[in-house]
Amino acid sequence: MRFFQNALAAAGTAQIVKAHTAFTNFFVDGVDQGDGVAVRMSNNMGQATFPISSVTSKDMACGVNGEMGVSRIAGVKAGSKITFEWRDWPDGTKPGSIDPSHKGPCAVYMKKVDDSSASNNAAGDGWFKIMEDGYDNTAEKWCTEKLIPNDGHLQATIPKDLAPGYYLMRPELLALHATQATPPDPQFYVGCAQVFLTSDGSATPNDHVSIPGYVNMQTPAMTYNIYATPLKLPFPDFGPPLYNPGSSKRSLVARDMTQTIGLKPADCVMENGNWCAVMPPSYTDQNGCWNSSKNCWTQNTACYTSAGPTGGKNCHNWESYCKKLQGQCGAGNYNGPPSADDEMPAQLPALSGGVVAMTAPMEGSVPTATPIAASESGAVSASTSNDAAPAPTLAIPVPSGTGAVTAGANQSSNGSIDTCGSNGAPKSSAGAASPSSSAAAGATAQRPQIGGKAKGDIRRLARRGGVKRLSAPIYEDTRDAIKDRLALVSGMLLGNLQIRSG
Ligand SMILES: [Cu+2]
Repeated sequence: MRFFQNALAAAGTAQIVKAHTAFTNFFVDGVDQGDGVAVRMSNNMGQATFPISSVTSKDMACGVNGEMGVSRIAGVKAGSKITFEWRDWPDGTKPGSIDPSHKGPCAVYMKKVDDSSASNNAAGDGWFKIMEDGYDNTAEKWCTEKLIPNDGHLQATIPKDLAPGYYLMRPELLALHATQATPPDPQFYVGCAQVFLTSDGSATPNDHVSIPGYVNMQTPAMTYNIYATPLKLPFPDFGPPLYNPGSSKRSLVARDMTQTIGLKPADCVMENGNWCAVMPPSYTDQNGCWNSSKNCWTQNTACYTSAGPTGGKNCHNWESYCKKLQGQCGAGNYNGPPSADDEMPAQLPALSGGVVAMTAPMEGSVPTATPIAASESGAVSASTSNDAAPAPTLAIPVPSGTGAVTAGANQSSNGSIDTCGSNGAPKSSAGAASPSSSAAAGATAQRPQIGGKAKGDIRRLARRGGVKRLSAPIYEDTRDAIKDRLALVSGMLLGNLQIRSG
């Protein structure tokens, strides 16, 4: 009994561990962007790993100081895998990502903005969800627990159909260890990555929420009891439904956007967070040497001043360089500046080891092995989770003439077509074209299936829907919509086939 009381007391106390966790850096397709680079995080050194003080606070969007943009913006592509690193110690001086007591779900949100480096664009509407991971029934582990053996690496895949442009990406952890305290204390850990997305998609997700606003203390998840045996499952999901690529309305936007803001300066020779060093001016006399030295030290001061919780490792390196330069002036060597090669930091290692990626949608009720005759939402979920896995779907050979194919085809002609949007034109085309894409294509002509849809075909479809005239860009957009629809349908088919055969 005594032990039980102690355990309860410990569980109810938020301060079991001093260090909680912070999102410190991210990898784009395995390449580390650098500590704090293009990351909005708290500049309160002592509390950078603390949870957000209130679930309705403005800080819920991008964390403390989350409304302050930083100068750098990382380039990403549609389909890129973005891996967010969480650390107990933001400067990485000690290992660890999050305390095992901090059990709960993870998610990744995105929001389209005019300029990711601008301030005051985080809090408010426009946030959609691209990744979530709750409780893993099989492993009997929460997402946060899985982060620990994976170096705190939480991975999300950028939906392929998103419109290009500037976005904020927001990894979110919710630790539920203190929800049974009085008052309940659900602990959110969030931060934001500033990115520019290159994409030939044009989608704008329909399901989006305001942050703050998407949760309050009445939201069931905020008081969910992780100590209950058995756990009450499924975990009550919160926030918008997971974005389902191909499901959103299409908007006509410029496709050939290029990043103009937040690029790494061409003359940047060393960086620390969002600070960049440029070579001090060259010189050939004593005056020039001391001026150059002064320039070096001024940059060094700026480095330390801007260094956030992730530390000033490269400020130290730059400091060594400034000492070398200054030493040359002192020694009467007025030809410079010297090379900074010896002070350059080692290249950051590529992402290695495992990551926590989406295994299944958070609604625990949808089994991973969706039966063929599952409801359409089940089928969509299955294909969504396959999208996020390391590409198993495409490797599946289509069995020829088996029951699975027939069942799959039936599924596509019932369930999947119903999931199509309100636009009748792409719907019927996708339905007609999908069987031919799944092997029984013998009789179909050689003409490319989608790109070759002639203007006449598209006009005929549109007329059926009562449209009289079409403006020029509609044709290409319709072809895109059909293509996306087909990709979704064939993804669902493959998902079902995979479940059947495995
Ligand atoms: Cu904590």
